Amino acid sequence: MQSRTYEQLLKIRQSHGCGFLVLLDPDRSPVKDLARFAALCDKSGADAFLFGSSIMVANDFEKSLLAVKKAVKKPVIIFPGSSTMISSRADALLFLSMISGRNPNLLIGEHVKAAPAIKKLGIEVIPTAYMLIESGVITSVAYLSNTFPIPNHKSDIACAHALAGQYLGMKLVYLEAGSGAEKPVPVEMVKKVSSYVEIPVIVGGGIRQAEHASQVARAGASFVVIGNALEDSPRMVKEFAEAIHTK
Ligand code: 1GP
Repeated sequence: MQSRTYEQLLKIRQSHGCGFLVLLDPDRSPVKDLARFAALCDKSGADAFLFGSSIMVANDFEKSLLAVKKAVKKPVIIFPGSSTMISSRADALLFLSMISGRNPNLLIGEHVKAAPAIKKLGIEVIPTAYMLIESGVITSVAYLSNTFPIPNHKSDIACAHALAGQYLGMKLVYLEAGSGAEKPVPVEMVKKVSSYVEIPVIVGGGIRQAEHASQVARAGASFVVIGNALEDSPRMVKEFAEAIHTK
């Protein structure tokens, strides 16, 4: 099984200490605007892109992905909201298991539906232990997944889940407060989980300030994901890059 993009992510972490991932939501912006925004991030310090949406209602997934791929040089990784978000245009796909919840569809059901198409298209998959952390508001991901998030003051529970993900063979842990979260994943939890597992930890959801992103990176996160904050102020890309890159 190919792992070129995963290897690239590991190199990014090695050279920058912590990598800066930008979330591109194809459902939120017209294709041209999304491609223009991606190009700006590509030039201004983003290390890779996560491309996906909890739900697609407005735009065409494939068309947006193609436009983004043409506009950037850095890897574009599908961050799927369902088994229909698959494309050979991307560099890889996060094969997400929502291990914080007990919804069998998100632990194995969607995966079974997607697997034959992934094989046929020859897409690199990165098995990812996806963990939803309580965030103050009911985010799209919490509502649509029909799962309870992990309480944000229970780092021990988060650690046990992340380690179980590692033992199941996952290559990444994703601590997710949800896009637009009121309360991001606590820095203390990032610290504990990152030091408890051996696989890289991605942290995202509700990070709006560069200073806060820097704290998350310094707490041991391997990658920090920024979405909403950059959609609102695209000029902050450089500032976030400097804050997240710890070396
Ligand atoms: C969502 O973690 C990402 O999966 C990004 O969240 O849009 O709140 O930055 P924001």
